[in-house]
Amino acid sequence: MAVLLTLLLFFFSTVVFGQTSDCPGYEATNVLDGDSYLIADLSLIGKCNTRLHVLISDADNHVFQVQEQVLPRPKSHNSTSGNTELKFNLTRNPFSFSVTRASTGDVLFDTSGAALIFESQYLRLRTSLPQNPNIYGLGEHSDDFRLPTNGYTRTLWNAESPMIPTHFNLYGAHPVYFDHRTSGFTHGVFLLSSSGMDIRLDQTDAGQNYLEYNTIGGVFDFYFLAGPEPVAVSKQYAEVVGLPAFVPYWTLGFHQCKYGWPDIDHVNQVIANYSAVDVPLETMWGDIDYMQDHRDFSLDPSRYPLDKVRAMVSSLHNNQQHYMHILDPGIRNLDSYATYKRGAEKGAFLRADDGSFYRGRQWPGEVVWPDWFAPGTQDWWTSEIRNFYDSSSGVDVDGLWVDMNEASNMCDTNCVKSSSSSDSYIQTWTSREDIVAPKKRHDSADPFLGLPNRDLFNPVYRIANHHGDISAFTLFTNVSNADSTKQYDTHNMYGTMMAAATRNALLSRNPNKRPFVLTRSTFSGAGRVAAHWFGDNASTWDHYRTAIRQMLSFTALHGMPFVGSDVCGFNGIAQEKMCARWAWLGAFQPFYRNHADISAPDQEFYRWQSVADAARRAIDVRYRLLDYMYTSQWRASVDGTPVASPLWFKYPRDQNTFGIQTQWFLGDALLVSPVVDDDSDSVNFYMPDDVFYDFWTLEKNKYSGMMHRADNVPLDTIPLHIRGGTILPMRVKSAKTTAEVRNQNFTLIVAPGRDGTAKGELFLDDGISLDSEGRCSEIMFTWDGKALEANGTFGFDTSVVVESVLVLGGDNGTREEKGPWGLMGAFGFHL
Ligand code: MIG
Repeated sequence: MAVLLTLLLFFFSTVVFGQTSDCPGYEATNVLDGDSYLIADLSLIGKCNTRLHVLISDADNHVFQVQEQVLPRPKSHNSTSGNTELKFNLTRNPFSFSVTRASTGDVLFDTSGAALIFESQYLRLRTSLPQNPNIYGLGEHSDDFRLPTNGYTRTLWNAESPMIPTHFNLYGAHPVYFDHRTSGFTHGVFLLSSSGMDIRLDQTDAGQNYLEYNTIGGVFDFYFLAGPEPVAVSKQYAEVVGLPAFVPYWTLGFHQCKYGWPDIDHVNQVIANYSAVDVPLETMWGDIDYMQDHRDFSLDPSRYPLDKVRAMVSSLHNNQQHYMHILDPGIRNLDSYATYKRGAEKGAFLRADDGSFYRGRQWPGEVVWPDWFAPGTQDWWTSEIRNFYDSSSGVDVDGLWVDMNEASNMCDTNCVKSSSSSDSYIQTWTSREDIVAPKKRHDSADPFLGLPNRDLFNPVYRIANHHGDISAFTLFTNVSNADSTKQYDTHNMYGTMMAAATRNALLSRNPNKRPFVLTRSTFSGAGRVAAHWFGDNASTWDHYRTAIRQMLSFTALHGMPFVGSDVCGFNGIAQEKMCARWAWLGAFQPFYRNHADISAPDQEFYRWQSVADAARRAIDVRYRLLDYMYTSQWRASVDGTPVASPLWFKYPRDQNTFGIQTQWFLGDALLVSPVVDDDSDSVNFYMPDDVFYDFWTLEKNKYSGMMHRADNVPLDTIPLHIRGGTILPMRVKSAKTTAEVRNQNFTLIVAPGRDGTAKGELFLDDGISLDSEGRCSEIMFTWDGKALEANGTFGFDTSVVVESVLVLGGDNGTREEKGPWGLMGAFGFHL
């Protein structure tokens, strides 16, 4: 069937945060207004960064498009035209288009290599790439950070993914890539689509590299992000999908979790054990063990009785520690289960097309799943959370963790009672058609529901989902949402919608507190509502290394600054030395949580003396740097600047950096170069052509873009450098909790760059208010070679002072200037 297509173009000026942009607007030329299309050349007048929006959709708007409710679009300046950084060039017959960078003439995107296909259930569009392209992104994956470009497929279809296998789809879908050119310029391409897809990176027979989208639905809705600096692309992407949520200060502390803690006494013992070995524990986590029969909003009355759980939580809170709980989306469908009953009354669950609730299987047994599009679902979810987590009568958690939200279903494509199952109440389902035969047809006048007569189980194009069928081990793809869209189209957004609903519930529970939600499944823009951990990795050196590249993908490319792996690994047996190194690795990643599976041995840091020692020291350093890390989380939430970034983000012309995936910059100043080889005490690491200071000795060195080697790296340290040109605020002392850290004074480390200058920033507030406007301080530090200045806004009421300033790299080494300087007004000094 031929679909009549519309091509829509919009150019955008980048909103320059905190200052007015000097883009006067656009001029439209060559306007072509056809029956089913509008084409215009739009050019930017003046100079500023741009993005270009190209939408290829069906003229009748039947084909599915991502709901605004899930991903609100940026305001469009449907504007007029001149000299734009991104130039759109159209070839009419056969249709193709290209996008070029006006300032250099570089072709950034060119679809002429293969014909566009736009069918109901298969869409294809190919762009050519340069030779040896540097392509990053298209998460979630566990593959190389710089993606392979030969015979490589990235499948986006959110899935339960034990052991986070390489070359497969994992829990999240982020159809955005960064294309970094040897010129040092980067651009980004975001395909705003929640459809299942394979993205092929390969070469033609003639050796032409290309990237090809093969989707099973949706439209081609592209956002081209001009950069040209890598970090500019990150910011431009955040403008499209939304700025990430700012995390509470305490979430930067060290977290401990384990699946399989038998009872509350055991949990108390873990807390006591941490205290006994003097390793600061900030937050305890409750996995599904706390539940009665694995049901949300329940406590096992004998193993986790309410009074004991409440006593533990208040003891944690009295010690300024925190508590988190897990929630799963699968709701046990028994009338005797009040949560289910109330949800059913509110129509909160997904329905099969015969009108009954769609059923599957999860930890509690037979379950139904919330329909996040249904009008009553948020209310139901909010009131369940407010009741169960009521601070005066329930479990007073500090945040919530949402798991299994891909959504994970223990049924494959047929949910048949297994003979070995002890769940005698599971119904025998013989075939999926019995349960969810599509009977109802939507009204064809409704927009965006998909063209009629689609096969929602077996589309003509089969994506390389590692579970096989797209309905396997998840919600059947023909299930309708309340707005009549189908899981076929919305599958990849399910987890993010659960995270968003959970955030809303926490906001309703505590309107003035910054909520904290950790989610396993993500979609583009999930950073607006949640943090993410990388799911069920393994206790292997391989996954220790994988954690670095996954972190880089999420923080730098996917707008999710608060991420981390299960420290010491989830599945399997953690080895002592690996766990000690991972304690360090995790301390220099944003989200720092030790977690393991029920079948894995206990792996709390205190289980080994060497690991406890490593962790104590790692946490000590992390906590002294906590405000530096908090400031970078704040910065990310304000303008999308990545919290952790690959080396090429700061040295975009240094080709040696393009493939580096075992080192990273944490914030602007710190270069982390951990030991990465199995059981090794040595590390080979790259130092870009610049001035760096050893973090531990403060010694200055000029580097020239070469590999270096550290041998005999003990378990009580991590190779760490301060980049010249930065100012690092550090607390003078660490403490047992992040709350106590906040009472410590600061010292500023000034690390002058090649030109002798340096700068840095510090954000201070109460660490928890949703809105601290007027009650926060945004302090800019500058060093011009002779004088230090601290300027900015000083709204945060504090008696904490800057005790001293260390100026590194002088003729006589480090020079210390003694304060104190208060933090409630501008200050400075002159040498
Ligand atoms: O099927 O809640 O990724 O972190 O410990 C396993 C139990 C279900 C998967 C999560 C993991 C969590 C576990 N969950």
